[in-house]
Amino acid sequence: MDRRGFNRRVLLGGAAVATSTSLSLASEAGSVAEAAAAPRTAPAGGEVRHMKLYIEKLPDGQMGYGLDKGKATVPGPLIELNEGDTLHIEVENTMDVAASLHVHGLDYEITSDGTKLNKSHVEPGDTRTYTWRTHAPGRRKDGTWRAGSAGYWHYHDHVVGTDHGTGGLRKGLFGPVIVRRAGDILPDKTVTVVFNDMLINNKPAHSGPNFEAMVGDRVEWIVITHGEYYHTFHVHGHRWADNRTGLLTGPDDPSQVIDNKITGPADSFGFQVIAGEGVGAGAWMYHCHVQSHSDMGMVGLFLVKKADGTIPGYEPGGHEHEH
Ligand SMILES: [Cu+2]
Repeated sequence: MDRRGFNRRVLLGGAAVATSTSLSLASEAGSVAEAAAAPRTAPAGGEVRHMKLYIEKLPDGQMGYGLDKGKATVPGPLIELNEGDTLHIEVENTMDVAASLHVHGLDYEITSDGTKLNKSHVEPGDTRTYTWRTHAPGRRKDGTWRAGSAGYWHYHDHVVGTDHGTGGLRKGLFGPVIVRRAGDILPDKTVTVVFNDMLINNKPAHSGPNFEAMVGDRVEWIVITHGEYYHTFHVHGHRWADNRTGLLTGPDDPSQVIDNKITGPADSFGFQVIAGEGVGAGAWMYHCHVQSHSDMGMVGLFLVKKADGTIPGYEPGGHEHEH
């Protein structure tokens, strides 16, 4: 991806040199083209894809999903699909307890439910393939409208500890899923926030996670909640539309624009912001806005850098000593 971007810049540079007889015109046209470049959008789906996912115990006692053996993370890897795609996931359970993969929002047959009830879990050392399907919206034969699969979703274990995966969820067996509709605007980067009981992404209280971006980056957030409590997700200096994409479609889009959203166990939502838009670079806090929760450390930073890489007024680690 990076390499393609680099090559494109090289090609553009070459083109500018080639038209050096009208250099000022070419560079002016180049800058206009750059400023007006439309964001990339999601293609139509329909692909059949395969991936491998490992369920592992981590050295610190947590549990995670990972794309490579020995590299599981909390949260697990972001899985992105386009409406119409089918994904076959071969799950290998390297742990000494049974575990599973259960997804929200997508289409799956009962054999891919990821529960002991339906014998769709993975015994220790075993491998099982789960199949997720997605579909575009459309009209049913009876004339009613069927929603598409597009949305900000998530997957998690449903087996460790209890028949509801309560132990697996506590220890980190969860991750984000994004299904895009053809034409959805693609972000420059995606960050995942999981409120899990009183922690964010199972990190110790008051330790983030922090996310970095440059001013102007289109940053997509996916926010997931697990555990026992409700939370309110708030980010400083940025706001979003309370709808499927978190983006307004135009001047008449009636979606409410918000900067704070209540979220309870197994909820998920997402949105995109332009980092620092109208407000500039800075160490922008994001946190749970239930006061006792933020005081107990449900807080991280959206570190938006200037083009020179600096963040005005920010000393790394400094904020943790102020209160
Ligand atoms: Cu909270």
